[in-house]
Amino acid sequence: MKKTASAKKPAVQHAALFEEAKKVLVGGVNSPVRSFRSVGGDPVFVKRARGSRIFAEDGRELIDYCMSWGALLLGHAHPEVLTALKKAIGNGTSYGMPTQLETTLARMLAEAIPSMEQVRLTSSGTEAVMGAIRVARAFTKKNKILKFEGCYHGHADHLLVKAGSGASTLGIPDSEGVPLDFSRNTLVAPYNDLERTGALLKEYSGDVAAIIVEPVAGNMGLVVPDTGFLQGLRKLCDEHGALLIFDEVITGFRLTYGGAQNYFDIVPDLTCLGKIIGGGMPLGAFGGGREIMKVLAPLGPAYQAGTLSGNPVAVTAGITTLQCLARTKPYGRLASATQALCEGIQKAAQQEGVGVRINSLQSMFTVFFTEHRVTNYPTASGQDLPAFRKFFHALLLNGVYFAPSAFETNFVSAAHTQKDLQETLRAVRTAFRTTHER
Ligand code: HOZ
Repeated sequence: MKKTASAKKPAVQHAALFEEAKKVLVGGVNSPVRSFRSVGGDPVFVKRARGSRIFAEDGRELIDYCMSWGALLLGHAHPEVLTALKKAIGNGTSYGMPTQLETTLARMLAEAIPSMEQVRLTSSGTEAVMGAIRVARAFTKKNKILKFEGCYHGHADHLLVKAGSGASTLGIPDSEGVPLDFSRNTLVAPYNDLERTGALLKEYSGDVAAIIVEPVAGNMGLVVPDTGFLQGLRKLCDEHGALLIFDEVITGFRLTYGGAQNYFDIVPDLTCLGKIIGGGMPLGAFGGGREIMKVLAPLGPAYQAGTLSGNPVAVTAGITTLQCLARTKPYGRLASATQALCEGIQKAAQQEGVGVRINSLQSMFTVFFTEHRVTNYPTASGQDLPAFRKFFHALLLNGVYFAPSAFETNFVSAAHTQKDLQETLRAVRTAFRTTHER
């Protein structure tokens, strides 16, 4: 376990910090996936972070592959983003009035993702999805939404049905506190299953407003779409008069400069963004064709709003991040680094006699402790969870922080160096050994 050079004071124990937190914060955290519930032990309390590294309160230095759940493609505390933020804060932190910055960011999004002719900025991905679904219902005048098992679209009531991410991690994919009336308009199909999707559309013919999908599923671990799946969804939507919504909160600007829709060459009707477009600040967006988006207030009757929507500080972080991505074009390099890392992990697993399946795409990857292909939620949840727990903790002990759940994705950032990857592979080799231990 690595200590930071600056850790002079006696180390604070995370267990003690967690106990203190639990006295005033529900479960000690502000978002359930952070709580280490499924992996056990105490969460890492962060003091500061830079580049690929987290500096924890207990003096540890960790190579981070969670990267604020994918929000930080440029890495922590990117100098350009920090400089822009300092300047933005000096001009005031919130106005509740329009700024040119919002137009600039919306234009950048529309240029990168041409299906987003008209954009609405929000403060989170959850809000973006809520807005997109309201627009879809208002535009089609239909009620039902079809989602996929293990996909997570934020914590809106009607979407906490067979949901991935923290909901699956904690074993509550169908949240309590959601009246049946709120979720009865949510239909669920298995991911990558066009037959079942088509059958549901037929069964509820005439009342499905939209299919919402993570074009690359990142909330049941990483699950890539089978060839033809996304094209098939497009076709089904067209046949049944439903809109196709891509939830690109994770994939937006992650796979390429644009969305997964650019990467796979599929045009959805509505797109939801978050994470990377906020450059580490709270920001989301949704958008689509002019004809569809004009149902949204103030132009139309579908209401959606937010005091902090298009917040100038968050928007500044977003603009600067996108400018940096457009200029530095890190995508090819990120994909090669991630591929090399995943090959190294696979080789280490073979050498240690551990059966794993690694799903990866561009800079996203998940190590599943299973011998089988992982293509949907049942196959993702069939993995050996105790083995994952041991692996996760052994990595942590050896200076590497993976997402603390078997149902999440890891992210390589532009700040990860060759040295980081080599150190990670050394930790991975050690960690695989521990998965055999009782
Ligand atoms: N979508 C993130 C997990 N995959 C959200 C993180 C959180 O729930 O805190």
